[in-house]
Amino acid sequence: MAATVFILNGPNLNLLGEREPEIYGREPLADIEARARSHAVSMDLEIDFRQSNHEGALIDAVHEARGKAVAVIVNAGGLTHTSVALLDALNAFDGIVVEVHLSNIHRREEFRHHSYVAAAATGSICGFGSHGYIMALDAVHNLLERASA
Ligand code: CA2
Repeated sequence: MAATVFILNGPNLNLLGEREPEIYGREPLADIEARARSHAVSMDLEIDFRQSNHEGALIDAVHEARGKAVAVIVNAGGLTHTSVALLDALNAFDGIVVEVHLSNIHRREEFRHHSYVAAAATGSICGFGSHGYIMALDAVHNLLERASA
């Protein structure tokens, strides 16, 4: 049976492709999901792809991932820089955690330089646009292969 990876997207990422294309690109989240899904299938991974504008819904999703998923890939949007509660939830997840950002948060405003999610992440990817989600899936696949070798 294919291992499951949760891909969680935080506030405002439902607006992708509609505004600020110079920062976040022109691709809608649905297209990113479709690309991630077909890439995951090629590596025999199943994905559960979600977006929520609500901190509690994202925390519930991380709780749901416990015992269901081998990895959580998370672009927490603005909650990255504010949410101790999401950090606590991710710390309670035993699998792989990959933090993804479309933009390079370290080249942007000072307040985006700190990430609470990073403190719970196996690794972080930022600045490669939507390809970051593919890179994150590759990283999960690589870690799983290494663990089963
Ligand atoms: O670069 C990323 O992926 C971010 O997680 C995106 C967040 C931002 O707060 C983080 O600092 C970095 C913002 C997502 C909002 O996305 C929008 C997309 C289109 C129009 C407006 C917002």
